[in-house]
Amino acid sequence: MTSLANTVKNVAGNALANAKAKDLDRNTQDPKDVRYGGKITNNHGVRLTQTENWLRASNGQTIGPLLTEDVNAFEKIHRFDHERIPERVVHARGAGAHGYYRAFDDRAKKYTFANVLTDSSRTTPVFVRFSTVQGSRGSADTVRDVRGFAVKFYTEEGNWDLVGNNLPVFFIQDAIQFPDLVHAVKPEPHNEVPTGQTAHNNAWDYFFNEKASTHMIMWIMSDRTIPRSYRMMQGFGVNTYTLLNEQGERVFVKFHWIPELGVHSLVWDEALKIAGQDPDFHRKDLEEAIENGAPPKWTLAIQVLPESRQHEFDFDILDATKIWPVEKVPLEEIGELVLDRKVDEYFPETEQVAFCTSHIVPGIGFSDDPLLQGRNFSYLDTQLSRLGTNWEELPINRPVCPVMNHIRDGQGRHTITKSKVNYYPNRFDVPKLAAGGDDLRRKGETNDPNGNNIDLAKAVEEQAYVDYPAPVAGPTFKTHTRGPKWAEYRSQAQLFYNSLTDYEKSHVIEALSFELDHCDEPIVYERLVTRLNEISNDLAVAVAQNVGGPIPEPAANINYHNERGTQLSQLDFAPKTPTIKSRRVAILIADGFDATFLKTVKGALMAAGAVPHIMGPRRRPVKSSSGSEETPDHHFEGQRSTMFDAILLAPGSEEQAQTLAGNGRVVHWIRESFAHCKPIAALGTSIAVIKVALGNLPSVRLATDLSSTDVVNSLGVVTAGRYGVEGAMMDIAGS
Ligand code: HDE
Repeated sequence: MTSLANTVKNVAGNALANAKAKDLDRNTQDPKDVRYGGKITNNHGVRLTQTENWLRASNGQTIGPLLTEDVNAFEKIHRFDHERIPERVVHARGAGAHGYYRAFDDRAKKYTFANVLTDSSRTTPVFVRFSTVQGSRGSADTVRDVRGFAVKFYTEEGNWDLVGNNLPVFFIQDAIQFPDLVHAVKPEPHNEVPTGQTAHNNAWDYFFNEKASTHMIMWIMSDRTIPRSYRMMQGFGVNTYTLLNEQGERVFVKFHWIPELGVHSLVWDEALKIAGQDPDFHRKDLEEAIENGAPPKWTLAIQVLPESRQHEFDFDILDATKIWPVEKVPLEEIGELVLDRKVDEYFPETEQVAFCTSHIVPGIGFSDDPLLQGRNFSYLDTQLSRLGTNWEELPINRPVCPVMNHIRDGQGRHTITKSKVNYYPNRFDVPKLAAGGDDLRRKGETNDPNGNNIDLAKAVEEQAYVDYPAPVAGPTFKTHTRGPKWAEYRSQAQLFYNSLTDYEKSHVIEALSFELDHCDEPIVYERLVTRLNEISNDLAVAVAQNVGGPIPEPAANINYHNERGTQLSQLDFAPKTPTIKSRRVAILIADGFDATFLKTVKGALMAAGAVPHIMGPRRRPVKSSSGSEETPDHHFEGQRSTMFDAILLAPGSEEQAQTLAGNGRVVHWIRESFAHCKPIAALGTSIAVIKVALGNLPSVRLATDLSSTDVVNSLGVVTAGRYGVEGAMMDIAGS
């Protein structure tokens, strides 16, 4: 392609990146915009003179009854009464953002003709919704739970929804089990307890009885389910999809999102506290990062298997309770996702967005994964009860490409189609089928049992969907059974556990001990320990010691293999370059602080992309040692150390050191940060404050003569590498 042609294409590509923003603009209003006249109207556009006093009978002195004649009052109350729609049956709590996806180049072309994955000159708009699974809409963000990671790509060929999670496997193998799983995990039916957690009898009873969930319970009890931020999680398509290339060859594929910032978690104590201190922690974190110019980024990677390798593994590649080990099926990085725009209004965007696994685009297809096939029905079905028949016409859901067919009517229909006919085939021959479909129909060839009658080259050219004539295993029966490989459930659970570092393992033990402590029926926790014993005797013993019940011996009939895999431990995702970008740093000051230092370090932090917040004894002017004043962003009681990635004690006068050391809340800030393995920096007189809070702990390391850049760099390295290492503490101090 000539460079001019390239330029033209790039401009077109960038224009498309804004296509969804422009599309949404049609439905976006701003009360301050003069176009709307700046006056309140009712819903049929009539300007109102008041909205606070219901029309009533009155003699001007005393008040009589309200009049039913006040249609505007009725409208206001009536619309309010109907504001709520059913919350999602799972994944009810979520946060969303807009952004774009761009392919690195056309390296995926050997696998697929889906332009969204291969055309690097186009920028595809996306909307992403992250969620927790168990809790209701008003539950807390930092509970221990799987996180949803649903991506809607508004491609030129239609919407593609990749509805994934932050874990690569799932609890069950067949979608028909989903209602049982969700009933067991959700609050128990008799008292609707607990909210936002699986720490109850029913969940663990089900996990024991459904052996296929064994691998998944290792993942959910790991640090992965208490992420530090949505921006620091991996995403996975989980199910096995397929890709189809221009030559008509099909491959199996798994999708992975790899976060630029690495995979980071909270420590459990932090997660518990934040759930009370700031239940919107993740939601706000996403907004803050976008506002501060640190748009979250992920690389899209695929694992690809040709049809010829489908049966080469000791697990079935269509089984969603299994990973495809990256050692056997390497990741191929193909593009980048960036989230750079906040939503304008939560309900019409984040709440009304409706994802469907059945939304795929030409070049991408389903596999026979029984979880995926069942999901294809469920998501479509659930949107009907949440949003009504014409949910695909809602602004956030409608594609940026044309939609044309004979599907009509139904509640809330928006589109007006100019046509005398609403059926196909028709005498006008409009609209036409793609890829010569009309000609085939006329020739009666659509009944070709081989399904090979679609002109693939034309379909590729027109970017039309073609069903791949996939061979079905034979001889084939109608049956409810799975295959023999589907019964094995221990091997990858062991692989995952073996691959964790010691501290990650200790977190799994603590998590299981917490959850099972909340199960008060011995049959539940005792049986679960026997299942853990099939994974690791050390694990089972450690949990049993905490939660009660018999201490198990190693099981004689179990093969405890010692294999380890890569990219299972979070440590394998440490960012290539540690960065402090987007990390929240609290700078603690009191009367007598060093104003020059504060200004310099704040500037250095901001220049490095971090988000400094100044904390003081009160949100009123605090005096520096040179007499200048600074009003802190918050006071020590108003925020807690849990809200920050690092804390820094500004140097200053002896008076400041005494105030800080004498303030119980400040001492708590330091001790809590230390317990949560966060970097703590102190300079000059403030070093003494740290010593008051922590004593002479051997793990406190002191450095001297640090410049503010050193401080920022060191905080960056430590925050980026903080994985909750127990007892490890890095302290930076200079004099
Ligand atoms: Fe979902 N799931 N799911 N799920 N799921 C829903 O659809 C369902 C599964 C996932 O932000 C529901 O729109 C079945 C796996 C996400 O709006 C519902 C099965 C994975 C979201 C539904 C599964 C997911 C949902 C509820 C078969 C990871 C939130 C509301 C076992 C790959 C999307 C809705 C959003 C939501 C059904 C399993 C991810 C009921 C039947 C596996 C991220 O349709």
